[in-house]
Amino acid sequence: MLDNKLRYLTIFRPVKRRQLLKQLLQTSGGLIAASFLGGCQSKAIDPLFLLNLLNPDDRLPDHIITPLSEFYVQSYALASRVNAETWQLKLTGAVKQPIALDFQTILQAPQEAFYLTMECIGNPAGGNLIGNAQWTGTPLLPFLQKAGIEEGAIEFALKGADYYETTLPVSEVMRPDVRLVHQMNGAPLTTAHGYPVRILIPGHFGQKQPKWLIEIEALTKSKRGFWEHQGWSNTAEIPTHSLIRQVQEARVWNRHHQITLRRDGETGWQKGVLIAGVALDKSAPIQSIQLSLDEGATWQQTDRNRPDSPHEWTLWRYLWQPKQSGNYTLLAQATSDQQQQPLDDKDSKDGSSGVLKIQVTLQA
Ligand SMILES: Nc1nc2c(c(=O)[nH]1)N[C@H]1C(S)=C(S)[C@@H](COP(=O)(O)O)O[C@H]1N2
Ligand SMILES: [Mo]
Repeated sequence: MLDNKLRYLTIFRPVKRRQLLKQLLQTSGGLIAASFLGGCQSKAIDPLFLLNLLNPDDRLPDHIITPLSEFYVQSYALASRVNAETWQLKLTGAVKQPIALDFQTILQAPQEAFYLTMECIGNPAGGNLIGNAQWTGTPLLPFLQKAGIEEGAIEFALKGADYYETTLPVSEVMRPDVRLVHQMNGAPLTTAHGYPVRILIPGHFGQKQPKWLIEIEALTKSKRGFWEHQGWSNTAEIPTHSLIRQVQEARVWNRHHQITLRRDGETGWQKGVLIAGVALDKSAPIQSIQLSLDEGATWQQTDRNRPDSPHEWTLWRYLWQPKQSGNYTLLAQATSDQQQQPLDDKDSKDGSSGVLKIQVTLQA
């Protein structure tokens, strides 16, 4: 079911080749563009968790940024190569005064830098189609006000140079925290991520964040976008959910992930097992992330950071001190002001909100 969505997925990660192939096989059954095998280097611990996490006294950082080399790319077709000098963003449709913005206008408008976690609605529980970045851009609202939205307008169609299209209600797009973004982690957007300008609409999955944005059309009739037309959620709101990302040194890749840990040695389970992950909601702060080591029979409170914005992932960790060897099933459940994550583990076209079950074997 997810194959179509993942078809053009490219993952850039500095990992060992064999590990990489394993990840690719685990990521989806679909075709994956793996044109990046050259230049891989090895790294024992995933750079997502560079802290000395085995020391529970270390404070969790406020932000963990996904390096560009690791940030997933999801494009339904080839990336569009857009010339910033000739680029225009047109505000059209049910507006009083259609306008066209050029790149200089975007750069000269008031700038805001903010953190936002991007996740694909097709990200299977535990999958890698998620990344956190600091973005820079300017609010869209003043431009919409300048164009003047007609009374009858109910939705906006947001269009990319690759003919990608998605729609959202007028009230969602006219929020002050919707921005026209031209930088990611302090550098101009790369071609893959939408150079020169993309739009970011917080609280929604990636499909509502068109890259290579060239037109915003006010509509008087509702319409479905590219992915929405194929059955993916039309609202695409991010549900309250958590992801286990790391168990000791192992990066968790998907729901079938199994981890075996030795008893002895530097990373042996006798010294404690680090479990870490992220949690996200559409608009409310995450209140807690609970971890179960016995498939839901009992729950432990994890340590977490407190991002200023609910649109940036909350980072959590737990240092497990196992008493005996054996097989364990790990679950992480997030609770926000609005919702408690359900305990099922289904992926769906509304996005995966279920908990991820990770099997861990502690060797005798
Ligand atoms: N123009 C355009 N914008 C797009 C897409 C696309 O195919 N074309 N894919 C969307 C999807 S499905 C996702 S998940 C995000 C991913 O953003 P990223 O590639 O920068 O990570 O971009 C969205 N914006
Ligand atoms: Mo997506």
